[in-house]
Amino acid sequence: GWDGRGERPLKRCEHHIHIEGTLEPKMLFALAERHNIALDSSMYSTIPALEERYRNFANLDDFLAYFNKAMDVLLDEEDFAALAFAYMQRVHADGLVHAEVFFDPQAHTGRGVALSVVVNGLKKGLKQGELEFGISTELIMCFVKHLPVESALEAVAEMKPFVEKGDVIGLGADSSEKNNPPSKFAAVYSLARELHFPRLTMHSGEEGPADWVRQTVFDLGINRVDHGFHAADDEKLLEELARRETFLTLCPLSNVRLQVTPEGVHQSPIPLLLAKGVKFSLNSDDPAYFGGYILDNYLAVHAAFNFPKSTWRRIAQNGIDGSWCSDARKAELS
Ligand code: ES4
Ligand code: ZN
Repeated sequence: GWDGRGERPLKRCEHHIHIEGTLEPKMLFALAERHNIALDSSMYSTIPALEERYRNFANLDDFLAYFNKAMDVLLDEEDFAALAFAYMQRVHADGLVHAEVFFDPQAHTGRGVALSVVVNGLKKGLKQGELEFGISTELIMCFVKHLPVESALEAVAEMKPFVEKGDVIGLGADSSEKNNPPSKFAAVYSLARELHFPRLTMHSGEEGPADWVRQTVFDLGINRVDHGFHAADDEKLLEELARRETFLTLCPLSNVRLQVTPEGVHQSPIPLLLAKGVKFSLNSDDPAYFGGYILDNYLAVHAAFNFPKSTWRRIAQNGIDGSWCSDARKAELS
């Protein structure tokens, strides 16, 4: 059947993309050389060996060890700009029209890189992409769940001027989910609300249970959930998510690589979410690590479920409607 390409192709929006997760092995090795950084040889030998390692992540934390190490090569504004622009260039070919891009400020400031270098560099690369390719973009900071709540509070406070300027539109939370229930971070979201962060989201239910998605939505009052995969284990919760129009940002290929759906995308609850009327988008998460950018994710879902054209149109339109862009931009995309 129709796969979203060809005649009147789907306009795809991406809401779950970690910019550090677009750092391709090739760029990683090139930046290491440019900055004279000696890569840890137990992790990094050759590009093909690294790509092979990326095909064998045992779980989220196994992946995060590589994800957090690779960023050591991102040092100056130019690096962040180049990273963001390379992503824009790559997804332009995929029919992407709007991107909401995550970054982990603590992962950079913790290595001594100034926050302004990170945000200004990313903004520069995204702007250049907007101009050249007509893709609209927003930046969302994520605090990392593996560091103390105190560190997240500092990261949120430090972002205030960039939020006021409109450079960063929201707060998310990512990294290790194990032993980190959403309720642990209530104060971080309270602070973001006090500081008028316009948008709030959180990684939840990727490895954690449905009950943690429940906590995210009901207790923390967050109406977008990144992954939210395990919400599908709880039918009552799905009905509530549909009623509240909670938006899930699903990442099909990520789920395969991180052993959430070890046998393949066909294990994803996407058909159940459609049946229950839960809104979602399809996303690449960390495309340099998980074997595909946005179009690859769409095509993998199509290969698994062979949805009719009407379903694909609905998925794409839900992605536009669920975007954090202006109504004028939504109208342009619809
Ligand atoms: C992530 Cl797949 C995933 N899950 C949680 N945190 C992340 N950071 C980057 N990718
Ligand atoms: Zn993610």
